[in-house]
Amino acid sequence: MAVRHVPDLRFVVNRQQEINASPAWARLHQHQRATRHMHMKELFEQDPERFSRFSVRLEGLLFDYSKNRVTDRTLELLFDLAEVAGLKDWMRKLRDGERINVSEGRAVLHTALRLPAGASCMLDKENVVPAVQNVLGRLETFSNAVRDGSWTGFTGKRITDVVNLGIGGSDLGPLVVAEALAPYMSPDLRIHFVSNVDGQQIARTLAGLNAETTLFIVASKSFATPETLLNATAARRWFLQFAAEEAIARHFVAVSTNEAAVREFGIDPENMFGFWDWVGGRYSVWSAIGLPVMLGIGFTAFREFLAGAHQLDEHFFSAPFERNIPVIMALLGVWYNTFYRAHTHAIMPYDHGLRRLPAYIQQLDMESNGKRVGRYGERLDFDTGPVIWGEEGVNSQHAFFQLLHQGTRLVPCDFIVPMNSHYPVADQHKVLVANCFAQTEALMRGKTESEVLRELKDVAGDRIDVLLPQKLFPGNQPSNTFALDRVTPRTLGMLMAAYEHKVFVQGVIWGINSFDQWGVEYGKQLASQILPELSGEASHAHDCSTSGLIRHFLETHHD
Ligand code: G6Q
Repeated sequence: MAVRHVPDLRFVVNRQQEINASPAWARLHQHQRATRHMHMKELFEQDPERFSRFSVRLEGLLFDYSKNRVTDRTLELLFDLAEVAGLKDWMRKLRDGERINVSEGRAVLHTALRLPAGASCMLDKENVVPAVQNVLGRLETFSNAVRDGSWTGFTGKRITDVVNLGIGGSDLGPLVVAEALAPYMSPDLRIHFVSNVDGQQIARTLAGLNAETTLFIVASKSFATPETLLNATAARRWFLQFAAEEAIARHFVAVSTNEAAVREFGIDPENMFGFWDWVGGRYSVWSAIGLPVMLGIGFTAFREFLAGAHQLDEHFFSAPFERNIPVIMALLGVWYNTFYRAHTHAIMPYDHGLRRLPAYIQQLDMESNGKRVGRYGERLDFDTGPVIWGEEGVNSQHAFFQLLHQGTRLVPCDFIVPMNSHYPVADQHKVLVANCFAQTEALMRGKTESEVLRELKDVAGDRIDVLLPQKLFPGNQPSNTFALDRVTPRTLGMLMAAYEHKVFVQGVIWGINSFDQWGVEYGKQLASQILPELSGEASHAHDCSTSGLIRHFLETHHD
């Protein structure tokens, strides 16, 4: 029987107010006002050791945060704030499975998914690790069988194509990992992802497939998400044009926490891989939701991915704040968001395989911390989660970097770059890395008037007046750089876990429950009301814009 911790709300609300009314918070505001004109270029000139002092190395990963608008004092104040927020205690609660997702009364234990077999993590007096390992064991058997050809389709042919049908957390994680780890993918198995309810995605995917050799994974924690169920129904309809009902068992598997709904959909629970309510959708790639990745890269490599994340968990739970990568990432973000009021944060992977990582971190961060009330419903009167955006490096230099260099906004950036490529093409990797490093340098140092004047020495005087301001770069744009030795299952696991913990730490500082997502529910409710109106079967009162759009659809749509 689950023991629910009922917090004393008066106490906890006051506790949060204590954080943003604390001397630590006020000191950070004062410090920001006092140092906001400080230029990072000068900080580097004053301290040749800045890189070694402001970077952290773990095996396979270097995190350089020296190009930030911070001094030792700034960091000291930020660490004080973390203390005031009770971060150490919250980290313990996360690790120990307390029900920190208070609005849903759930523990948050994605870290337990990557614990080694034999470890222990107690939830309501029960060790969850054996159950996790049990499902992993079944996934290992299943993924090996598909990969070695012993699991065949209904005509005895091996599986050549896997289609993951899921959305949000049941799509983005495995999609991003499968792309990033493309060099580890089996050439004999193509992995496809269908998430959108827009029929073109499933139609275009199915168009190139053979039912005899295709395996569908219906991935849905709730097994109640209309987009996924519609796509799964479309896939089943397509499949049954070529095969009999009995063949479904060899071609449809489910990943879900909802066995009854899986059964009702017509998938044998024998072919279902479960997970638990203490795994949030956007934190679920480490669970059975990672099945497409397991099939693609093999179970041993997937274990490496889990081991990388676990290595980062150990670092997070044990390193002092001053050497703790996620804690530093988070506090720097708080510094810019809350105290500088920077509204966005850009993620730039200089690795083609990681090009979808910004989208993954966008969901992770914005769905977790895009909140205006605190954990206990209290109104927050400061800025919280930033808008996360980004694109793969180099390409984005030729697109939006103009604004980063010479626009009016402060945009903290993360640069992510592997030191070694899986695809050596002449010297191209060095060109990629040079571009990445150059951008961080240019954003930090800028270009001064005397430097521009030197460049314009042959230009006529009246032209100089026009050109000089346009060729100036103010610099002082902060960035972190993650240098991975190579993108491997292990380093990718480390990187993704680091972002998860960053988001958690920021949630703690801002007093947010980072693990619910009420904001996405409302649109779903309204969509289900509007749907019958688009067939003329109902009519609800709306604003005149929404009613006008519905009328326009009815006038112009032809079934
Ligand atoms: C993630 C969100 C959300 C969720 C999708 C899919 O944290 O809760 O993105 O993953 O809505 O939900 P199901 O897995 O239940 O279909």
